[in-house]
Amino acid sequence: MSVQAAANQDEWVHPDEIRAQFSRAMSAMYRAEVPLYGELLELVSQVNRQVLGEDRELAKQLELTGEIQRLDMERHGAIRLGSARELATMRRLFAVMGMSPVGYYDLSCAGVPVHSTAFRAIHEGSLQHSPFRVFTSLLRLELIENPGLRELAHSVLERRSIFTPRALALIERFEQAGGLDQTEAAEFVAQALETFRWHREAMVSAALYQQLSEQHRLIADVVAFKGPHINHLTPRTLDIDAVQAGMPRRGIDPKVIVEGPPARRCPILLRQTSFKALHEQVVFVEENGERALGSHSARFGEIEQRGAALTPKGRALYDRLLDNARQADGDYVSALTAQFADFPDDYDSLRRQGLAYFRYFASPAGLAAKACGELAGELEALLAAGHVCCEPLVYEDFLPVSAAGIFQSNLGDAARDSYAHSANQDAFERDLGAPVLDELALYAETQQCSLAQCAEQLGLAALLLD
Ligand code: OOG
Ligand code: NI
Repeated sequence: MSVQAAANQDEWVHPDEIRAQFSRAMSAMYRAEVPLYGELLELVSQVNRQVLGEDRELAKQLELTGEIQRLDMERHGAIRLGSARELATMRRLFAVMGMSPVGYYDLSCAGVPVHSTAFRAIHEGSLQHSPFRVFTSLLRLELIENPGLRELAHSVLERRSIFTPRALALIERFEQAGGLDQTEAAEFVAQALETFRWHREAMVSAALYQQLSEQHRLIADVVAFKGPHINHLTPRTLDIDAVQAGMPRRGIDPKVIVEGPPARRCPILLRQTSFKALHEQVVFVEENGERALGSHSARFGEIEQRGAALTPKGRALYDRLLDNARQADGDYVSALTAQFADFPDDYDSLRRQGLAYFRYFASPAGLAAKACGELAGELEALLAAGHVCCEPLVYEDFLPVSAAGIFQSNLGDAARDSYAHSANQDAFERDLGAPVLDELALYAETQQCSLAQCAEQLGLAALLLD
């Protein structure tokens, strides 16, 4: 680093803070664009207050992990991109806000012609500062069957530039200088926001929109417009069933099924529900320059409840039980509940059986015992004595089957068969210009760090999991 760069470092706004500012700006913009989102935020914060008031155990757990402070600002959004160029630049844009691509999601097997990643912060402290994340999908044009239409879609996408020139300049400035100062950061937030804004005016004629739409509604949503409008912003609730039940009273019509695991005493992974896309007036631009009014539906509302991150073993069990429930005849919710009877529902079993990840803490009693030289050496014994305690790590990612369900319910399409093409992570990473991070490795690392820290605080050489 040059002397000048080192001197500037003091003036730079931390990427975590740029992300926090961006997340607030995005939420304000979406609230203005989609008033129902504001309504949903109120409902969620009301339910969260109630849950925290009634469930002292949960409130304590969230205080211990610090999640309580991030609860109100917690949300994710989603966008759909049209080309490798857009995806690669989006990666650079998110990097300014300290967000990295985590995980690979193939949705083609569920009949949605995209594959995706989630941009998010990866370190505990950063997640704490702002957990904002964006589920980012790339359209797979190669899955459009009709070659003429594929070519047409490609040429429309080639014509558009979704980033403002100033946003691009600030990304470059960040990459070269190593950071942005206050003024630049504020300008970056405003400029980056433009990419996610809704545009009423389409890039295509009504006829082409129709053709694209007949291939797949999603293809029309990506190709026909000027940019990747944010299509939902999702707040985190502590009780998704209460929000689901509360929605109709506020005139919101939720999708019938909550995606993910069933209701449990110890929540795992992610449960999600959404309400239908809005019908919005759009303007198509005909070849001769004339304008034609039309309608498009893409934007919707969603809520989520997050639970414990699962280990590969836990995830395999989850996938198996979910799959069984989906194959079963009859009522889906009953089948799901029946299947998940096989998934232990207390934190102690989840931990002992290696199904979920945990964060370990040295307790005040543990520190006192250390001072008297009365500590056991083994983790289980320390836990049993209350010298070490633990809390589940919250799941920070997404679920492919759930995501497919959310896509489908909001595109209003009858489920279509899976595409013949399968997952193609290599192609995705080539287009992204970087590998995606392995989410499971991130949780394992966080768990390991907490054990190392705990051992150090208690003056032990190491603490090992069985
Ligand atoms: C993304 C749908 C997936 C989630 O939370 O799983 C999703 C989209 O519709 O673009 O948002
Ligand atoms: Ni979502």
